[in-house]
Amino acid sequence: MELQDLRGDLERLRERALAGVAGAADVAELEELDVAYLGKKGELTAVLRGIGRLPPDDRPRVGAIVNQVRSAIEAAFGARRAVLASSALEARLADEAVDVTTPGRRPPRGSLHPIVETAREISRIFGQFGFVDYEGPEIEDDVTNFQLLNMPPDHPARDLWDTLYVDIDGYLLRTHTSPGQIRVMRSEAPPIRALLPGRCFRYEAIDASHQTEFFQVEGLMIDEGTTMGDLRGLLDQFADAMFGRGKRTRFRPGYYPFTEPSVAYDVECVVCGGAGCPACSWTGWMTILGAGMVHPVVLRNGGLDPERYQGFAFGMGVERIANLRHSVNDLRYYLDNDLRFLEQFR
Ligand code: 2NL
Repeated sequence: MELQDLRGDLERLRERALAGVAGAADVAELEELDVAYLGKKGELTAVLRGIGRLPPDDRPRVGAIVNQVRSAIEAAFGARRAVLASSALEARLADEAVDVTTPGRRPPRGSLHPIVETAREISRIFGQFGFVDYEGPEIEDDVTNFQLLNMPPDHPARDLWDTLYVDIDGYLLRTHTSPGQIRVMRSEAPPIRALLPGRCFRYEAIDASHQTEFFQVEGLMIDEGTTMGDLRGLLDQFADAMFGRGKRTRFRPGYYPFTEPSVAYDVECVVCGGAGCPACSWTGWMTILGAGMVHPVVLRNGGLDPERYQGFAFGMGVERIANLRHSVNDLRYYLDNDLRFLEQFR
């Protein structure tokens, strides 16, 4: 091969390579060209190999030209690579741009169940009078749920609670939170001001006003010289805070085996103000809770001397209070967990 021809070939090869590099649209195309020209089986490499067949005198000059061409092509590759890389980055930056002025999306917000919210409001009000929340177990033993509360086995007062039993002998689902109060009496020393919110269970045929589970909040106060007047004063403060100030209230005689005397506590109907309406069954009054002075037998069972200490206790159904607060007329809504109901309390 003539030196002149080889020079011309190299010249054209260089022009072709430079044009190809300049036209490469992306990095992948550029890498293909790199292999085609400069790779082990590339065109320029082939020319380089051919040098060996030239007369020895020509070899240095041709070698110098090949190297020139090679560096020119390599430089072009380098420059093009830089351009493509920076335009790829710019494209990505434009594509992933964030508009920081776009208003945020609100995450869905949960809220307290109306029963929990009502129980907490009850705790908050009594908390202002020094009552402290306690908890007891939902599975109780017969002794604590009944016997220590002045109901020996076969006592007729047990019929007031239709009880759900568990298949462990001597255990049941608590029918009220009172057994938790027995535990408080046994573990704390007077003065005691305890509040016991919690789920209770009864064997009931379910309808709008009966459920097999419901929430109760019970209060217990024990000190020297505690009277029924203290109970009435405290409950009137509670009614003021929960149902609005200045409502008339009254005690009616009641019966519980663990208090003596026992009362029902009524508040003037929050709907009609006492005139009589369907909400109060035309009586003008709404029964809010049951209460009484702790029976001396129960005080003794709680480890306290009834000659020295007296106390009162009260218990209320949280669903009933929530119904009054929110004008709900069917207990089943509280356990259905239908969001159309629950979302109204946000
Ligand atoms: C109701 C009435 C009441 C009590 C609960 C109680 C607890 C002890 C001693 C004495 Cl340890 N009494 N609790 C007293 C009176 C009434 O609940 O019908 N609640 C829904």
